[in-house]
Amino acid sequence: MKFKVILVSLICVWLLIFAPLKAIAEIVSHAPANAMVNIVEPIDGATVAETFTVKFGLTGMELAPAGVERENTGHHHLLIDQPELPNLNTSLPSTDQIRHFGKAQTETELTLSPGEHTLQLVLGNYLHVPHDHPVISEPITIKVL
Ligand SMILES: [Cu+2]
Repeated sequence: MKFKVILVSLICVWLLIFAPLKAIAEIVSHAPANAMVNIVEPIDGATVAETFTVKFGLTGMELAPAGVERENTGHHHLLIDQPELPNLNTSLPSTDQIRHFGKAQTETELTLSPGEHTLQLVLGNYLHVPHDHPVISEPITIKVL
């Protein structure tokens, strides 16, 4: 009888803890340790017009559109004025400050209000989830005229 209770408890623990962990592991893709993203343009400290082009760089991996599950790939996410990184263990939300480039775009045109802004890139997999070795650029600060 006691054995049965222990067994049921163990199964419950497994279902509550390990099954969700496994589910999380399944949505996270692997990224090589040397994978890197960077903002090619504008450069850190640049002064730009209200509407300007942002060019994304990626090395050590390739781009793939959202929804396409392929090894060592992902798509860019541009964080605008985000002092803290979003939760990297789940799908990145899609907001005005977290822009998705799910068609595997390598650049975009942005219009920002005059003043200082920060930009940062995060690569996400086919489900918009950052990789197990998160591929994140250094943030840059720009001045919009
Ligand atoms: Cu995305």
